Amino acid sequence: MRNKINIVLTVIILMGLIGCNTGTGNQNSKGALGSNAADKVYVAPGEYDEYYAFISGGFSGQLSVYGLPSGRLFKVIPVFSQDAEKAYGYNEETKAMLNTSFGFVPWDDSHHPDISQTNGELDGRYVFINGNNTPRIAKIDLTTFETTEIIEIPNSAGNHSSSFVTENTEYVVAGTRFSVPIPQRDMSIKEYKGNFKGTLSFISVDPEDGGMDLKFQIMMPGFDYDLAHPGRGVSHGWFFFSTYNTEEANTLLEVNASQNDKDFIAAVNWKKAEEYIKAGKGKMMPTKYAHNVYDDKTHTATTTMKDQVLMLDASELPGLVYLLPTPKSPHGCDVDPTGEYIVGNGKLSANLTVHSFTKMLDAIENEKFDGEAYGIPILKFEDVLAGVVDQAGLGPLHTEFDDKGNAYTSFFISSEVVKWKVGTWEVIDRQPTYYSIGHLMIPGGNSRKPFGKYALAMNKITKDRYLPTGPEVTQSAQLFDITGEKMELLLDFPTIGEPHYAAGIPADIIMKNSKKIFKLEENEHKYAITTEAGARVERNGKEVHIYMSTIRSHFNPDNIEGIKVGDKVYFHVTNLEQDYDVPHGIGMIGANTSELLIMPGQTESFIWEPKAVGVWPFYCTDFCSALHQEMQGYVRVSPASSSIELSWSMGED
Ligand code: RUQ
Ligand code: CUA
Repeated sequence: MRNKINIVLTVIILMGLIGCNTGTGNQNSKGALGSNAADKVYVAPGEYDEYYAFISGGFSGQLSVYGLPSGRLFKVIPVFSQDAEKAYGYNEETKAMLNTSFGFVPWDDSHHPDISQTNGELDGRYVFINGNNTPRIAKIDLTTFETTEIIEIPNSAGNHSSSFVTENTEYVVAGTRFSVPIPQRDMSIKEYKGNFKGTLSFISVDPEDGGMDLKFQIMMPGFDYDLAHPGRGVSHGWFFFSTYNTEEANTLLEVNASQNDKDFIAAVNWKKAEEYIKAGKGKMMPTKYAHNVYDDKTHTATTTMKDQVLMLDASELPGLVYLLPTPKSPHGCDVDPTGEYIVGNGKLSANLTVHSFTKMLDAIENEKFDGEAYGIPILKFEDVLAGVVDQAGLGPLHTEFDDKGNAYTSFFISSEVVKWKVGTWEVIDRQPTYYSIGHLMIPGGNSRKPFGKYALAMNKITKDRYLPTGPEVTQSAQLFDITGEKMELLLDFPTIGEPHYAAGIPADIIMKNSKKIFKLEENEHKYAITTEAGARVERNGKEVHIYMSTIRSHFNPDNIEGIKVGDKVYFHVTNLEQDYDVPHGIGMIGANTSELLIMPGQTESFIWEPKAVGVWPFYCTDFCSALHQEMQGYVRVSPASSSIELSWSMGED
């Protein structure tokens, strides 16, 4: 019988997907809905957008920066994947950013960006994003829009419930999606139940320099931890994680992990965790993970391998974690701006469940428990329930909030955004999305202070919305005006990779801090030269180091002789420009790596291993001046046995 129900559910889900397929194209639609939608998204030439939107790149591993309301793409920030355009993960300076305990991992699946907060409000210093596949969290500095730190998360797999921050950015969290043997070992997969474990990780962020540190992990039962959001206001000090597969199935999860009527939201008291740590209740556990930090002064990243982590066991430490029953395989786990309401978006439930933080505390105080799971108390559903949004739609995934007490939930199967009132739970409006929305985002929606002007829907499928480009059509976002009672669709725009979550913020919070150049006199790169006089070439056995500079419109040196086949030639290139927006690039024929794109005041390096004798050119890859095409040079490569002296020059004949 159970299985039958599940088959029916699967069929409904499939029908939902196929439903997307019945679009008849846009040719006859009303376009921008016949209102003044076009005016509302039009940002005149030379004008700025009102908001930045940081939209995850999903399986591209990157983070993209868009303007709202225009939907214009400003930048793709490389995070977890190599990016030849910016030499990220290719040049000698940033390769270390992609180090892990598994070695160099040049790709990940990035899902959920979150902007740093102070007092529960966006402060625009950093944006964090998770790597799902080889569990990691990255920090992007919003003065430079560059990834400056990546910390690997050990004892974890599928870091999906990440990277959300607490209201003073005390912590950014991570959580296991796939439970695994901890510590990892050779064992039968069939013995999953009771033996595999999950961990929830709390990474502290230094209030001064932003440095991340894996403070502690909490050992949890072997469920799948899907998403998370911090408590705030009244619930500051707590963190909430949704779970599915509380059945602890290890095969055919689409059926076997849909058996329980209710899974859980795990409420974690992280202030309690800090008390336990102070009292010495944590245990140091051997493990292995990489911590990669990019230094703005040396323009270079370094990796430190760590070998232990402080572990707290939720089964043994009372008051650390409580389980809130939540129907049914919840996905999103969202907290309203006051911190009182925790919304569980049960993928397979017709209703949305909203828990009350106050009621939860009450039930805990009165020890109204309904059993336990591996020693962790389960609260009674009715005791923590604040309300239910009835039959709101099919397949709820995520909920965001505005500044007027409204919530907006994305429904994947019925492909719509549903607006409802927090507290009365009544549905106010619903608007279709094209098609199959996943996440949605309101700037500041995960903070005490949302900016309720726009909501951004990020859709899984676009089908007929765009010109066809082969078997896959672009991924896409849709912008809604949410200032009125009814939402109004304003704009479709394409996105990179698969957009999961996004984080939006008023532009003026970030703009004023944006860095224009790197100061040459502060450049502490090991191979930097701060004037052209420093240009030189040095040989050390088979290793050759070229100390090169760029300025409009030449390289110094631009003629180099005395290089031999079998040498390992390092180009260390410093951009001497001290003007805003004047990078230079360099590409070398046959180099087994990418170009470099060097910002004003910065130094970058690549290795070239000449394979054949000849005279080989290099050139500037970024059109930097009227004489950009003249920005070129040559390296003479002689046989390995040659006795030609090393020499270099620029402007001599
Ligand atoms: S998850 S829908 Cu990471 Cu909802 Cu994207
Ligand atoms: Cu420098 Cu083009």
